Amino acid sequence: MLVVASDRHRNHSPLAEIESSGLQPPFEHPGRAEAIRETLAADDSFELVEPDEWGLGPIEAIHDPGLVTFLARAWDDYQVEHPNTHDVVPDLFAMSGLMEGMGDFPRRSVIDLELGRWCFETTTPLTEGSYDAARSAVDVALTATEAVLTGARNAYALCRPPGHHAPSGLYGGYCFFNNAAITAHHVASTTGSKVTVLDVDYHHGNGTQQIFYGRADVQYVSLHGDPARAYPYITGFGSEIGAGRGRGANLNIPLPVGADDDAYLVSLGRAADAISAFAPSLIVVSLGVDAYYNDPISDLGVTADGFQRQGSLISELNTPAVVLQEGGYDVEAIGDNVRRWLVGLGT
Ligand code: SP5
Ligand code: ZN
Repeated sequence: MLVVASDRHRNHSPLAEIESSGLQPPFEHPGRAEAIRETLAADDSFELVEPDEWGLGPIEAIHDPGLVTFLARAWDDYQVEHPNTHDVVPDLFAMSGLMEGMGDFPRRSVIDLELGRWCFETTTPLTEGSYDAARSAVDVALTATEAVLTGARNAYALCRPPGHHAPSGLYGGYCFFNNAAITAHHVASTTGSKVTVLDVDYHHGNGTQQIFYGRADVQYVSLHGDPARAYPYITGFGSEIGAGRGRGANLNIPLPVGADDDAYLVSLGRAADAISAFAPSLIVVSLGVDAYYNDPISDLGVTADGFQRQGSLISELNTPAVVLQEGGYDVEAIGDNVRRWLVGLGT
């Protein structure tokens, strides 16, 4: 199997994250991608290549150009006001309630206000190279996709930073650009065919759901910790089925605490039936391995064997698939968990 990876992910390297009200070492750090790359490089069934450059076009087809421009400039602009900052985090969130009954939010180019306008939470520091790393993750995803569009059965994109929490006009949840949404739209718009995003990351991909909620040509199917208890709390309920032309093209399957391999596979079977009925030409897999029993920020019970069974079940759909890396925070196990999912899919 072709594996696309870039060293530029290392340019996004936060010192800390504010999570559960604590300032702590970041769960999302360069060592995650390094571990995956090492594991795959040691297995002859994988061939590692560098990405091509795809430019801003596919990104601006999904994201607000204002967000893209902001991310390109934010770290430099922040240094002017706050020299020698490493991790840039908003100290004000520009929420609509602040201006309720008083008209539009001021669109002033004050960096502290701009930060609070584009960022939705505190665990995603912006560092000097975050924009460059986020651009490289999109290039990695699109290069792997190109391989599948030109005949490969499947391919793996070692994306970092991840993407599925980023809606069209915000960043957060460790995500800057929504790699899966950019990829799915790129395929749907260049081939004129239907595409499914299957999201098996532990967290609901609120960003991907938001981007495709009104669309009939891209189906979003997600299994995740029930948002009644799990981040991002706001979306991921089974009642969210899409809207307008997209009604029926969104499927959420929330999972209870401790769901093990067998329970997960039963739910993934439901997801596979929905994908089969939608009949996409290609599947974009948002592969987080944070459903792992030992993941430090999650609470499901999936094992390495379970990940291989997941890949194997998806291979039975007989549909080309491009697999994009999302989360997974047990760095000891992340490489092998990803490898096992890909082995199940078929290398
Ligand atoms: C891509 C991805 O997996 N993003 C996940 C972002 C989750 N960030 C906040 C998680 C808050 C979880 N709190 C759990 C308590 C464990 N200390
Ligand atoms: Zn996750």
